[in-house]
Formats: sequence, structure tokens, C-alpha cells
Amino acid sequence: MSQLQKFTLIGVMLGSSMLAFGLLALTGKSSSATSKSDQYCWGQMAPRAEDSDIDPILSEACFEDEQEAQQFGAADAVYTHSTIYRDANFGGGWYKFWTDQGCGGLWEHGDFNLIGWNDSAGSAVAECGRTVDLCEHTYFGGASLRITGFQATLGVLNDQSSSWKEPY
Ligand SMILES: [Ca+2]
Repeated sequence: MSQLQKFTLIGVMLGSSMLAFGLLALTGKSSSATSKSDQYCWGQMAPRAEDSDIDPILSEACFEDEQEAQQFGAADAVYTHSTIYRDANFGGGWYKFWTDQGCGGLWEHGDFNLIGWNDSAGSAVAECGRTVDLCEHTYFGGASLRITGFQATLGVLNDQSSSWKEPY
């Protein structure tokens, strides 16, 4: 093998291993899909039920683009009772809990794991003139924070909340 052939061979091997590494990096990136808490989602709440087997969300619409998400919410008969945000000061992705039943009644969501938001929220809003208890554990256990209107930081519940309910 001539010196030139050796260099060419090394060059090809180096090139192909870099290509393989590049592909691996790309694959790694595409497989780590955006988590729910970085998206903008609307969850239509099911009425409060004694039977905890009933899925608390009737339907869900999630968007990567916030403006597209806002358009969804501009429709008539979307009454948002509460919103949780990924970051403090209403930053990052959000999840809006809505109903077509108006601002009345008593609503809740017992398990943020079901919507990909467990221990993820950094701020929250109680909307529709409602009061909301944000809770540390699923099904309203642990510490809780009562919210009316805008809550820019969650204190001890920062990245700890797992459920919410409208208190009696
Ligand atoms: Ca928790």
C-alpha cells in the first residue's frame, strides 16, 4: 500500500465514523420529543366524578406554536378555569383546563401525570373568576396553595404540584 492509499483509507474511515456519529446525534435529537410541559395544550375537563377510573380529560389539543394554540382558545364556548405554566411568571409552555359548561360548577384535575405535567408547573392562573387549590400530591394531597387570579410563583409548590381542585 502506498503512502497515498494509506492516507486515503484513513480519511475514508475517519469520514464514515464522523458521519455515523452525526447520524447518531441526529437520531438522539429527534427521539427526545418535546415534553408536554413545553407545549401549549387545551384539556377539556370531564365533570367531577366519584369514580376515579373516569379520565379527567375528555379531549386534548396540543400545539408547538403558541399563536396556533391561542386560536384554538378563541372559539366560542371555551371557558378556561385554570392554567398552569412551565416556568415562573407565566413563561414556557402551558396547559389550560377548560369546559364548555361555563364558569360555574366545581372542577378539578386529580393527577398531572395523566397529562405529562407532574411536578412541572412554575406559575398558575385561576380564571373565570374561580378559586383554585393547587396541590403537592395527586388527588389533592400534601401541601396546597390557594389561588385567585394570577400566581407568578408557586413557592414550595414550584415543580411540585400534582393536582388541582376548586374548593367547596
Ligand atoms: Ca408532586
